Amino acid sequence: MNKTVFITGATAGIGKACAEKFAKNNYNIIITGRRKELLEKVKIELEEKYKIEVTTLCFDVQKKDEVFAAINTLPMGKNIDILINNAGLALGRDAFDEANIEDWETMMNTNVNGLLYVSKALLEHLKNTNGHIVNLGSVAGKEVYENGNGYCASKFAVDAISKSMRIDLLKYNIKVTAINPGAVETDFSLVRFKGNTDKANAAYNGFKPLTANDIADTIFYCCTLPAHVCINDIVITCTQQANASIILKK
Ligand code: NDP
Ligand code: 8X3
Repeated sequence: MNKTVFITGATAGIGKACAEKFAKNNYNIIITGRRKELLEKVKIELEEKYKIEVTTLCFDVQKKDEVFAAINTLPMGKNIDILINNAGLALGRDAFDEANIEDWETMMNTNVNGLLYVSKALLEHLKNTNGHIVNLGSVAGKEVYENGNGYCASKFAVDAISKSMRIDLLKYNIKVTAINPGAVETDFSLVRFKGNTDKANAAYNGFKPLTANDIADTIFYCCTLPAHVCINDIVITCTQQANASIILKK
């Protein structure tokens, strides 16, 4: 029987690349996001290409009621083997004194609360399979960088949640893996700089960043190891990036 992977934020970037990677390897997938038309597009493409089953759930991870209502539509017998908590964003890159409070709230509500809601809502399904939770952290959750304030705080929280889940869910044999990438070229910077393409492109100029496929390949590797092996934590950067703030640009 095919395994099933549940991926949040699969309309773009890393989540979409994960959907393709797992579909290509015969997993059925459940994909989520706010942009319904993009979810449907991914569903049609992947079902046609890989002959697997794709379920779409359209909700905003910040909205607790929406999260639980959407996940409760899944039949209880639906075994979910892997949850990839990927939906997330940065908003702004401003000094603490200039940063926007609403941006902080959106990052916390999405990156932290959203991840908690989805994980809690899916827990019974994951207990059934002795499943695997993969959380997308960041190098920003390992080291603070200048003007990273709210985003770094949200990803430090993801780091703490991953460690905490690993302890508390041990009794269910659930694996927990934290993936902490450096710069990955996706829509991330376009979102962070609120549609400013010059600023977004500048984020990836002068070096070769990671791609969404690099991260999907890494996640797939972690999820296909023997049952007794759990990769707890990975920090992954492109070769020209040394840590959260130092990138060698040409
Ligand atoms: P993208 O902007 O390309 O994709 C983000 C995805 O998250 C989209 O599918 C979006 O879907 C979804 N999303 C955002 N907010 C919400 C929300 N409120 N409710 C539901 N879904 C939401 O970014 P990336 O692929 O780069 O980012 C994915 C994850 O990786 C994030 O957690 C990010 O912090 C992390 N990361 C990214 C790095 C990078 O350099 N790119 C590096 C380190 C970590 P939709 O808009 O349809 O809702
Ligand atoms: C995204 C990477 O360096 O922009 O998490 O914070 S960074």
